[in-house]
Amino acid sequence: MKQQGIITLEQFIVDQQALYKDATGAFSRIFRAIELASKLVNRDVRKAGLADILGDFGSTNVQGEDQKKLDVIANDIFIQTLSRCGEVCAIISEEMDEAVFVEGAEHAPYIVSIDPLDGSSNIDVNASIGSIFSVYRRSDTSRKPDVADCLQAGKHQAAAGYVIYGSSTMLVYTTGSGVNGFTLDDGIQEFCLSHPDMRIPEDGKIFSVNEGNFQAFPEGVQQYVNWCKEKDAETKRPYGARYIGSLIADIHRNLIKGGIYLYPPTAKDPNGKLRLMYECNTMAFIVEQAGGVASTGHERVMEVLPQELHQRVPLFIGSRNMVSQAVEMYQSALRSEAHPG
Ligand code: AHM
Ligand code: MG
Repeated sequence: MKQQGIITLEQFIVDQQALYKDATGAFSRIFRAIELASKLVNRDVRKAGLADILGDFGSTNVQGEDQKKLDVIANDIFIQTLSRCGEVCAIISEEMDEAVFVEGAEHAPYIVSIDPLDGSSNIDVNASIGSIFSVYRRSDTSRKPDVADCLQAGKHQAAAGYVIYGSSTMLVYTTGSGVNGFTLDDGIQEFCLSHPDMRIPEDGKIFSVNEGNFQAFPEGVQQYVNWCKEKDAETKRPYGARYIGSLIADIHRNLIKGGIYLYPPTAKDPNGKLRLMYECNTMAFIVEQAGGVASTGHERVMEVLPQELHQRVPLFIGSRNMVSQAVEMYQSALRSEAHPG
């Protein structure tokens, strides 16, 4: 009888690498760094209520948002572990204005973008938060890296993943051949394969959007949200509204159950709120690899060529049919506005 047993993240990555004859082990070293960082952040998140690490740090990040202590701690942990792994020449972080170029690793082959602790407004209220990461290859390792090397479209991601610190801690990632999820076994402190080959249902019954901003949404998004709430037996509407306000938690749930997550443009913020390089692209790669769709409302998220590190884009992401319909309604309203009558 074939014994499956527990498959740890480390074993899984080694097995995957064995499938590629040119694999150098660089990837495993990056993943080991990310895994270690996640476990360290997890430890701090789990004791957040006990230790003196809640609340504001007293500084603001590049987007003018208050930084929480845990944001700062998580950022330091990821920067340190990634810098030390020897395979990463540059790191982009939500918490840092400029890219970090790793000393002594000028010729290392990878660039990593991170949101070390996303959904930080949820820290103080014990709701799910997470870490997000994307890994990019450098085209030319013969020279020192610069910002232009970092500004790659999402379609060039070599890997993307997130860690959700929820009722359990999970790491979910893709390298472009499907999506796999690993749950942290607290006893042995190992991420163990728990959700192999994750697939997002083509349809769902959940919509996730901050409806407090409804009046500021474009006409077509308002129409879609209203449509989700209409009663219709055939399409099993109204859909359920679920919004944690933590991107990873909202998308993780929709990935498993089917659903759509929207962060649309508004008149005040025409590019929405979420950042391309370490929120939208990462989640887009994962959701696409699971069979879903991620759009800015105009194009595939992963086609957007970033102009700056902290660029924002609107996000329509989730189950294929739901996103297609939301984008279609958004586009159709834009066409009507452009050509009234
Ligand atoms: P953050 O990176 O500052 O935590 O902001 C990102 C978060 C996402 O996790 C979440 O989906 C979104 O902001 C919620 O925004 P809002 O409170 O405007 O609905
Ligand atoms: Mg964030």
